[in-house]
Amino acid sequence: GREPAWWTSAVVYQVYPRSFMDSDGDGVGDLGGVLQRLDHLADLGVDVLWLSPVYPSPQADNGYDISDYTAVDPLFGDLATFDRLVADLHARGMKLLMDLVVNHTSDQHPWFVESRSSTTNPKRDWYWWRPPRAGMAAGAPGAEPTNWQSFFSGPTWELDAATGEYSLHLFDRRQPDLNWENPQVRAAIYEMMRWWLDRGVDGFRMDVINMISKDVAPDGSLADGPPLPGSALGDGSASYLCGPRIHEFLQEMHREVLAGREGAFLTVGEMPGVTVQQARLFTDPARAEVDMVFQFEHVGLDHGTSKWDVHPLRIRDLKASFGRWQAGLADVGWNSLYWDNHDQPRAVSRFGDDSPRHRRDSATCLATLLHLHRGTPYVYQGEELGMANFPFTSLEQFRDVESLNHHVHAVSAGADPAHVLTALRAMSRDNARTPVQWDASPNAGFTDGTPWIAVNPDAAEWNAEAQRRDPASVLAHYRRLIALRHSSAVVAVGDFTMLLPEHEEVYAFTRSLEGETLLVVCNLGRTPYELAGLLPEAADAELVLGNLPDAGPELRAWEARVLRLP
Ligand code: TEU
Repeated sequence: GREPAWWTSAVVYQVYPRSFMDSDGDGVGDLGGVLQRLDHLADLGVDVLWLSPVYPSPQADNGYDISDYTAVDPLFGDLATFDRLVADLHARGMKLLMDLVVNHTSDQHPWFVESRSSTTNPKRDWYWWRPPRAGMAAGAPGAEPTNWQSFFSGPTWELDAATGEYSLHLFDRRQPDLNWENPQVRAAIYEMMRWWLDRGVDGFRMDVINMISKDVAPDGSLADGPPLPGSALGDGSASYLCGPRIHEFLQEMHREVLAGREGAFLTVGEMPGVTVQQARLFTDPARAEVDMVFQFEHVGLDHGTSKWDVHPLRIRDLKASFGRWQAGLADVGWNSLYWDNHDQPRAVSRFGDDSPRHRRDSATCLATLLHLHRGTPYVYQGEELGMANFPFTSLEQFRDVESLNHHVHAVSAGADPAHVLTALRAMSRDNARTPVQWDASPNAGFTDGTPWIAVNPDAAEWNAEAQRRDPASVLAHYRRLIALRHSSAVVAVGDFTMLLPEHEEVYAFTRSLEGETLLVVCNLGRTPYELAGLLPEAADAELVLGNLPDAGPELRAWEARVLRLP
């Protein structure tokens, strides 16, 4: 077959700029700070930098609410600095992935300001405007056009009193959804994407891109969803996840924007709720839609009725989920591999064990497990340092609109504020958004000013400077994992086979390619296991990479080994 695409052996590093490095002392990270820290990325050995949004934005959702698609917000710098970043990355042989947020804009984007101004404005149909539900007065409870619940709590419809109509927002009310049914909207987005590619960016991470096609009837109506437990609202996801025209839109986007640039770029679709079967269609190269997708099954395994109803992860469920995705995309398509990003709590706290005794070992164990799977691994800023969740003690410490909206809605619905705070402490996105911990100086070397969100108090011990020259550090282990992927075709494209599917704590699998077989065995708990008893073939295998010193007959707590079978 064809030569595997370059990104099948690449590792992507995600920078959430506001928390990465502040170069002008305003307490918010910026592009100048990213430039200052590129040596860290080069030292790690990553190939691609995925940059979360730096476009002009009112920051209602930390930049995922864009008010100008072809500029840089002064908070982060300017286009000249952006161009320097592109040039510097390219000079280092690295690529830049831009975050593309086109399911919705900010409510302060000129497009929306015009669209809202009158029912006859030429841009009225660039968004989803609907009258109140039949027979109900605008503003009356339940008069929203559908019963859908927003990802950020409350209804997905915002009333504009001037026209008496509602606009749709799957996320915050300040993030109105664009109407992709309108070819003018699509053309404007494609033009903007070409503008960034012409500026030298190497691809896009497409925010909730599987939500751009809504299941709308010919008369323009949208259907209610099934009621959500304990809520007057419903689950509208059947109407907006992977809607009827999603493949048509992505193929059109590929034709209009990416064709002719084959091989030089990377596209990854963020797709909440996407299934393996759908992902096979999205990532089949013959269909020219996207190269890979972010799926959400594994980061939903510890959710009860919602992400705030936290249950412990069962390793067997994780094996079943990852195993299904590895098998489902083995012969066509491609996986993205991640534990952490700016929306998820820190994996070492969530899936590992961030106690002093086990924090380093569990962080490197989880990293080994993930990076030895088939797919493109994503490293989220600070994950390579073993950064953990923040010890939140009060609501004032939170910044994230999702968390703050949840607290308001849950408490006003009668929830005990202490219980809500416990859930926020475990699952808030702010856990991933505290400043990267560079050294033991004030504010962990992130800023000379007052950080926009508190620095984790453990920064004095857990920081890049303390790990850079320590071969036993989390950072050193990530460096070795990334080097292994670059040097080993079996790691990049070898076949995956799950082992021990029923074991409650040990996660094991093989990767094989042209006669070479690696056995990966990870103890995701504190109980030691006799290795030969678990996997006899491991006994006389050669150790390729381990996360603990010496490799005896016992697989110790949070120990991971990569073995080459004879
Ligand atoms: O997130 C998509 C998404 O599904 C979020 O609702 C996320 O899964 C959830 O917050 C986890 O609890 C993308 C961006 O990554 C996120 O930062 C934005 O807030 C969101 O879209 C809207 O742009």
